[in-house]
Amino acid sequence: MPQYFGKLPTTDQPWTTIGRVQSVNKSDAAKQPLRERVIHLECGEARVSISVLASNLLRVRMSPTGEFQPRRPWAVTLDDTEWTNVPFEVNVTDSVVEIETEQIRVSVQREKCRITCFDKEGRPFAQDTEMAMGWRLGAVAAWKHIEAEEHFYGFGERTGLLDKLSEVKTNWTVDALDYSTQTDEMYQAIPFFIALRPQLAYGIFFNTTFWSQFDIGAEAPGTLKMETRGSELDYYIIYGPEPADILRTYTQLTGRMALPPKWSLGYHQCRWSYESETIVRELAQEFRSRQIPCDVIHLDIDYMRGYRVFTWSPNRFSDPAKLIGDLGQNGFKTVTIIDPGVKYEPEANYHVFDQGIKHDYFVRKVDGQLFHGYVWPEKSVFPDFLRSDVRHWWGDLQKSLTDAGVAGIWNDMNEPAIDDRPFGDGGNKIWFPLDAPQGGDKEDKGDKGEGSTVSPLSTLLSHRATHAEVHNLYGLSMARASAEGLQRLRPNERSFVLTRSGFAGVQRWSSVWMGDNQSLWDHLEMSLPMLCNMGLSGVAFVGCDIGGFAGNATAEMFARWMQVGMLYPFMRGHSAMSTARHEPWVFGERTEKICREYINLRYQLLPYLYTLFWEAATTGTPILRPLLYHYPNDPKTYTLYDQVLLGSHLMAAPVYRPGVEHRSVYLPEGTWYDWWTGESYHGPVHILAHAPLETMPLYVRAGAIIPMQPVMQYVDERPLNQLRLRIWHGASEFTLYEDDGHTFEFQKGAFATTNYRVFANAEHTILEIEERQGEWIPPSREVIVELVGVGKQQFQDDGKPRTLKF
Ligand code: MIG
Repeated sequence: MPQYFGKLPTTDQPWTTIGRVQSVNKSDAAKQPLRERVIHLECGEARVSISVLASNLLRVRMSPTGEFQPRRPWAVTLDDTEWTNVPFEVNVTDSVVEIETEQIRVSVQREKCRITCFDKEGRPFAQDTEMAMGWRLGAVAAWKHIEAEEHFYGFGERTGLLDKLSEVKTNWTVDALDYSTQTDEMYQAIPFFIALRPQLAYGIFFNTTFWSQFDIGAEAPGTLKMETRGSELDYYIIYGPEPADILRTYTQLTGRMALPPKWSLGYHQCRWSYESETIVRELAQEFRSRQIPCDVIHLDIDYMRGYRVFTWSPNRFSDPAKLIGDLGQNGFKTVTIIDPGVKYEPEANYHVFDQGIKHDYFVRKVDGQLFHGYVWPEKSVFPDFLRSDVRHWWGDLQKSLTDAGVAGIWNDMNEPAIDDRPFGDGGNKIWFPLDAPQGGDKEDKGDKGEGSTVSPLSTLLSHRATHAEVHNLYGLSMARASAEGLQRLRPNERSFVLTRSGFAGVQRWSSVWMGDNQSLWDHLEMSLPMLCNMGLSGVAFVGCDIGGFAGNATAEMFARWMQVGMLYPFMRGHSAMSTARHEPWVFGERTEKICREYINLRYQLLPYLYTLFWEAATTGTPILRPLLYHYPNDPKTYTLYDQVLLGSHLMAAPVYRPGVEHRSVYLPEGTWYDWWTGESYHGPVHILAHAPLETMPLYVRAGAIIPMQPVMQYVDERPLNQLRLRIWHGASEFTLYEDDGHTFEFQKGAFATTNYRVFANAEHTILEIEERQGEWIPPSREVIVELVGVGKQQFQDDGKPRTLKF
């Protein structure tokens, strides 16, 4: 019988694969069409269940022992019972069990219990191989066919290029410290992928928090293997046919991002560390006097007193409230870093340690002793964020920060990253012992809740886990504690949380940055596929450190990186201790000018960008997208990793190599315009773009409607008294979303949407503006409509419908 072994492979013994389906819902004999949402298949000792949750969503579970675990309190998925019932049919014969929904047909061969899904055209997908499902000591696995022409995306945070065919991807959160271009395990673990071929895409969410791994045809070409060290197999199949459909359903399953405050879409400046009040004030002053827009300053670990979380260094930051207040006057928000490691410091009046000990909030080993490791504050202990009482406590500790005016929280080191020896002493990275008990507080009721008939002891046991089961959830749970705490502390302000580690569903609570990259051209190049795959994994608010964290960028690299950084949904410049400084002005005038121009462009595009964030929050669609997202039937986009779409209308083809002033650009089907020159091209075509250092090639789709605003030094500098719509000849639609940018009033109707439609008839290009919807009234403003290459018209915005002809 399998056990919770956690990370380490335990055996090489052969897999036992599942056998014949002997009965279906135990009432097989009657051969009646089944109506229940769950179809149970008995296969000897083992049991398989298939649940129909939506017409494009199935959940498959297999237990070698026939016993399924109850729902865990920390499950990241929507409970099965929360899906509305959809119509489907089940037909059972001697050789197959067939399930048919409005979108797909699933056939389970009884001989070996092999599942194959078909779309309505009869194309197979998510098809089991001969092995189908199996187990051995400490692990279970499933094997699926890789169809001809299939390519693979998602997998959360990954190095390398876009398509992961023939690679191995492990899901186990680690401190990936200065990663190389071929690192496997990363800070984030998101066991989800999308398989794409022309006309058909599907996704699989492997619902296991244990160590797990995808082998995408590396060991056996043509076979995708998914393995977990958990005790049962549990995965969701999501049918497309397009990536956008998959993401909509996947984010319904694991949750969507909350609409962030608008200021968090601005430029963020960080360094490890701006280590005194004076340095921070000077930094802010530089941005304003040089007229480089910036909204946020991040304070790294040196603001604390000896790295004690929730304290301030009395020497370096003697009056944080005054500093943050003054920065606020100047339009800057302040974000502070918070790590999970709490300095082990008995009898020193350190409130965080004292409270944690008093209430028993820290992780203990199986023998009951406190677990400790070494991090920045030296000997440290670690809160068990799997417990809701611990999350609540931690979230409330942030009050000292929000009281001082801190606007957002940055969670680092939460894989968790721990050393076994005094920090910086060449220690080894360790994690909590795999058998350390976690979770299990009184408030975590799981499925059963109040009044359940389950005995208290078994309730407690089903709500406790070993570290092996919840290792991957530590960062997510910490970010959740931060976000929920900020929400309680400031009920009507949207929060900004940034986390390094996370798991599937992390988007519900936090934005994510890709950790410690390096100032290497390779890492600049890799940032695009990395962020695109995060977006395809449901996490839209993502970014990489602009300029590279470790090492020193050159002026040229920094300029190119800022151009690319303008496209990152989360746009932050950062650099490590003992590297050269990386602010936009340190590389000389030419670089400074380029940085200013591209940050300006970011701010001009804010109305467009904010709308993309709203789309991500409501539909789960990525903000930064690989071309395959909009051209899933064009195989030329399948491995195209160095061009990206920001929304559906704007495409960038950045330069990410030194000395390069030309690059080839693929323009898919349709008409495209050069953003800078207005020149048009007819795709599909490859062109050679001229891209001197000042230019990042940018293109727009015919019919594009891009709403823009005047440059501001920070998002809320002044009311938007001018909205500029740039439109290009062609046909398409765009809905602009607006609200106050920082409260939750939009949830009560205080938002505005305006639908624009551009098309052409024989003589004119026409822009139709529909009546503005929603209760939010934008400030009084002029709208300038520019048909690029043709002319301009302007009018005072009264929210009324109108038609403009060019
Ligand atoms: O051991 O807080 O990825 O962004 O500047 C390094 C110091 C700890 C790692 C983060 C980085 C941050 C740094 N941290």
